[in-house]
Amino acid sequence: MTKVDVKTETAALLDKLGVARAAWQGGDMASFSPVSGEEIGKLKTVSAAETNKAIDAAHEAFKAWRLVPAPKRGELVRLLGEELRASKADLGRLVSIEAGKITSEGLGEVQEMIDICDFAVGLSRQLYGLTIATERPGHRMMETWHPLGVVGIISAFNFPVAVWSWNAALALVAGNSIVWKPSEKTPLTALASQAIFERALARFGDAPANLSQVLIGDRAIGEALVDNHKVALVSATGSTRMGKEVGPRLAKRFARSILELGGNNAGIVCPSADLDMALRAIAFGAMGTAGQRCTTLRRLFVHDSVYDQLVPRLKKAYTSVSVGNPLETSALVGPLVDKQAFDGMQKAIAAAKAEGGSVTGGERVTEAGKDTAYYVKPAIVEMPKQAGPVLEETFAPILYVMKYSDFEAVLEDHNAVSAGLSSSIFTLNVQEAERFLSADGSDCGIANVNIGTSGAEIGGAFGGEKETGGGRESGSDAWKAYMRRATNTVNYSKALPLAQGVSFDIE
Ligand code: UN1
Repeated sequence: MTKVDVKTETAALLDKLGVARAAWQGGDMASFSPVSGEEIGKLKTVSAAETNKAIDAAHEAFKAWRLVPAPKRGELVRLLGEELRASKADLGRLVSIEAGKITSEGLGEVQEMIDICDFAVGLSRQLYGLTIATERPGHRMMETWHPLGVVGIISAFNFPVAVWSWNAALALVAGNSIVWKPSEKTPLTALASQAIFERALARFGDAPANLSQVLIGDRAIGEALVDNHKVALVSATGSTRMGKEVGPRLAKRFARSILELGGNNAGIVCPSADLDMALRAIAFGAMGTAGQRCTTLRRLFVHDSVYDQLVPRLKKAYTSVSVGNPLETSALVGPLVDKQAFDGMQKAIAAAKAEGGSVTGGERVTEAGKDTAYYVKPAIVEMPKQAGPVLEETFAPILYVMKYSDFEAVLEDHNAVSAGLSSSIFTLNVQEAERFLSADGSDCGIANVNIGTSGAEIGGAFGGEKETGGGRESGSDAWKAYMRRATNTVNYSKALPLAQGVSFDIE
């Protein structure tokens, strides 16, 4: 691994992206690069009281923005997409520096932002309501979708900017204002995204002030977003532990929530699987992003008839994969985000061994004399059965592999975890594939055939069931969560017939 001067490069990128130095120098919250473990910024933070003020301002912005026609709102998002295209290389690089993603994944993350902007621009002319048959003559019944209010966004370090954009692009075309609390681990990429947004705003011209704000700081900001009644919807991405705090607090004031929490995603490799294809999909799904996607493949069930053909090849891929500096294009696996992630990984590996697991990889890869970054060999752990740490999400590159012989039993094991985000089956057998996608197949929000668990496109609704939280973001009709539905009945007759045949004649 070569030493890169991430500090100097970060400063140059932030300057180029238009982030004022005062926002990230001399403040009280440090940001570190997982690439080297160095501090790369000291950001100014805001308090809960300032958050509440920002929410008041956002609410004022909402009151004006909701009156702007949706296709015009879409124009702002179109400009945001253009600005993101212009800044793709720089923002992608900053994502790699601050989140530790390999170069192509840092760029891919920005591409995901561009894609959702395109999607939302089209959507801005398609916020359709239904016209519904009414039982009363001379009446018309229909649905109208209205802007909702202030949308609070709480995002995680692993998709530090894409998840904001999924929410922001939809919320803006829906006529809402936004207040964003980014992860404390990745605040610089958030400032950069805001600077990019502000360029789009300047080109747009007459949007209300405070339409989209980013608030840097600790959980006090998140708590204010969750508890402030002016925030109509909170979209939160993070751990199930976080969701268990956020969900009930929002429910207490009947606010809306979109929760995208933990995943413990599995794949099943059936006897007929194309093993070359499965191998590549498993490798990317399990080792990509150093195992730090919510969609990372964490459990693999392999039919005993193909186990000895597939698993030794997988182990070889694990041993030979290039782990290293994500800023160099040769690395496929970058660093873990921090020491806490490393410790969690080691703890899970020890627990797996205690359950009879046989481990390949998992050890730390260090540069001589340098112990502030946490690079690890991804671990593949052959387990005698699904037990102990296999049942939980550990946010690190550990793939638990188990043998199966019976399809019904493996479907049960597949669904026997508390999370329900993503899932895959590798098979050329149409009965198995369709069964996996059916009502008594995978119980996840995402179920795939012959592709991995991660790397979803923005066009589909994204989210999962059970302890994943149940929310949906991104494509399909996820926009409906960002709008208020009104059912309207109009009487254009000269009579007043009541529904259900009720009569109520006064006089
Ligand atoms: C996440 O890890 O929070 O499907 C989101 C994927 C990405 C999004 C992951 N498009 O892996």
